[in-house]
Amino acid sequence: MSLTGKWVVITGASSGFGAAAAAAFARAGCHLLLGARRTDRLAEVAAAAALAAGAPAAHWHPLNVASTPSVEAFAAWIRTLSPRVDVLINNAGGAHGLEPVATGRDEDWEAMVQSNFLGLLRVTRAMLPLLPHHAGASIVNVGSIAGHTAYEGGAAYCGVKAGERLVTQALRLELNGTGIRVGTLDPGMAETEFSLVRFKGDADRAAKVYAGAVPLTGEDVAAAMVWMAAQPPHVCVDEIILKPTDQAAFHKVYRRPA
Ligand code: 8X3
Repeated sequence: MSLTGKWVVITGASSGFGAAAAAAFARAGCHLLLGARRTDRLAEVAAAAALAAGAPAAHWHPLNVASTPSVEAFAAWIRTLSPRVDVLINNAGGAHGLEPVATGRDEDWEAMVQSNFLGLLRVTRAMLPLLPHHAGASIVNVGSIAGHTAYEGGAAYCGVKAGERLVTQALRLELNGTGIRVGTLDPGMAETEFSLVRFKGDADRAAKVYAGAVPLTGEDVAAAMVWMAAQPPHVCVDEIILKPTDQAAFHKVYRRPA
């Protein structure tokens, strides 16, 4: 299905998968409605995406998915631009810390629940009235392989990503009969700011995550998002797991010698 002229909402669009998605959907001819907390970076992403598309197709607005008033203001702003949203990319989120439960910090856990889990629910609730029925609309939720397999230090992150999968499945049931598609896209190791955020700016530690391996890029993940949304209206991609070839499992990564 052609995505030309479709209205696409992307949360967490200031960096990583979200910024790559902005460029990819712009190239597909979409109108972008971008949200994130970091508005300076968001403005840059919007300008770059519009340039890539060769048209001023990117709109942006501040969005903190951890705040219901912020999500409602974002939805109200969208209504001033378009009566409908064709594609919702629930991308905002991330990991904070890699401590075991014994030494985990409330602020990290709360941030992960707020952005990855409650944020997705809030944004989806606010966007559902804008998603047209029986018109090939799509919701793509960004999950993780962490939602499939637990790892040490990942209790909260794995928990919220497992929760995201079940929210997606519940929505799939609730939306049955509306024609609105919903699916989860679950990447493995991808080189974005993910590890830098997880390790609170420790660039050496973040670099070690990817050392010797070839990780996914934001562009790889964005291409899968576009593919999911571009399926014909009768096709729903329920779930994708996307991993680097070098990553057979979370704990099994092939690393070339330095
Ligand atoms: C990020 C992938 O495997 O580091 O969602 O949890 S992982």
